[in-house]
Amino acid sequence: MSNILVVGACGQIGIELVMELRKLFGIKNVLASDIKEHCPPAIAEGEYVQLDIMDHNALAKIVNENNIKQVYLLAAMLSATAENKPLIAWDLNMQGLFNVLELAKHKKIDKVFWPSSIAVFGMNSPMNDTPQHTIMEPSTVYGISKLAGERWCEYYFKKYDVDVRSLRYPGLISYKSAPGGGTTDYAVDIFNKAVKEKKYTCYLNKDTKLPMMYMSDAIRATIEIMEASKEQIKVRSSYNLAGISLCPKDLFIEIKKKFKDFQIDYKPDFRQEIADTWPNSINDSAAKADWNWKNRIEIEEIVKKMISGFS
Ligand code: NAD
Ligand code: AKB
Repeated sequence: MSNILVVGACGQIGIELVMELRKLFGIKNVLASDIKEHCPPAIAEGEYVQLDIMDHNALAKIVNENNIKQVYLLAAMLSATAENKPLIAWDLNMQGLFNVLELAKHKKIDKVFWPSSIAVFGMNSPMNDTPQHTIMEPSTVYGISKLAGERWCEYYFKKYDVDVRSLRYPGLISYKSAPGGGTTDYAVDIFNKAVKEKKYTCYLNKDTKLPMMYMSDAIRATIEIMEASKEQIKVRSSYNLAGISLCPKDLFIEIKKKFKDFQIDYKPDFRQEIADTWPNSINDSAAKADWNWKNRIEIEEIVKKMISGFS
């Protein structure tokens, strides 16, 4: 019988989260689910069920039949794709969350993890060392849905004592699974292209600094916040989470140390406009103080891991 359900398990975060949760809590206790019919080989050793998170009854049935107590809700549409499908993105990002929060409100599950993003900030937020509490005026569909989601999480906690926990992830860098339509995806693509083609055309300007994090740190943060005691969690909207802060040029310089003939050119597209509204760096002192968060992996190690991962 599983007691943890991961929804959106076939995505960039889902695959690595399922692997880590199974390592910690046992293969039988973690049920992977996604709208995709087939489960990726990396998580195929455990149970997998096809689930459309928009289908409330199907979700309730899976929760009931598998004695699910915790849900990690990762199914969402990310920033770049969402700009091209605004209403579909809004529906998925909000209704998926409501379906899970309602189950928790009726005490069918005990705990929920739902990720927010640095996309909740906007042009009027301080761009550097962006505080936990500040002006938040996102101008993207994705950012608007994440900010609304944060407000609903806090509302369900205050009104119905729903134990929902959340992180504002920065852009995540990984090689085990491909990113799914975000603005920060270049920080994965650049390694893939460096290894395979020795050249890369970047869709962001060379000096567009954004908060980023290596996937293993993000997975650790996710499990640490879920394992923290209820009293430790003082922010019930979503915690700022900081790793490193970098721009395409920083990655280019680091990669060039390994591949002398690596070349890059810059052709900014619509994603530049999105990135321009996001912070350069994030202040995560609340996460550090409340549940002892600490980032571990810095740029040199990221570059080493990504190059060897794609080689
Ligand atoms: P992803 O796009 O890689 O994966 C999302 C998964 O959800 C996919 O496997 C997709 O098939 C699945 N899905 C889509 N619609 C579904 C539906 N109706 N029912 C069930 N599953 C469905 O995304 P990700 O990068 O893994 O992100 C997961 C979460 O983390 C999202 O909420 C995202 O906004 C958030 N986040 C991600 C990053 C990042 O850099 N990856 C940064 C900040 C926040
Ligand atoms: C995206 O670029 O959409 C995501 C995010 C930072 O939320 N990676």
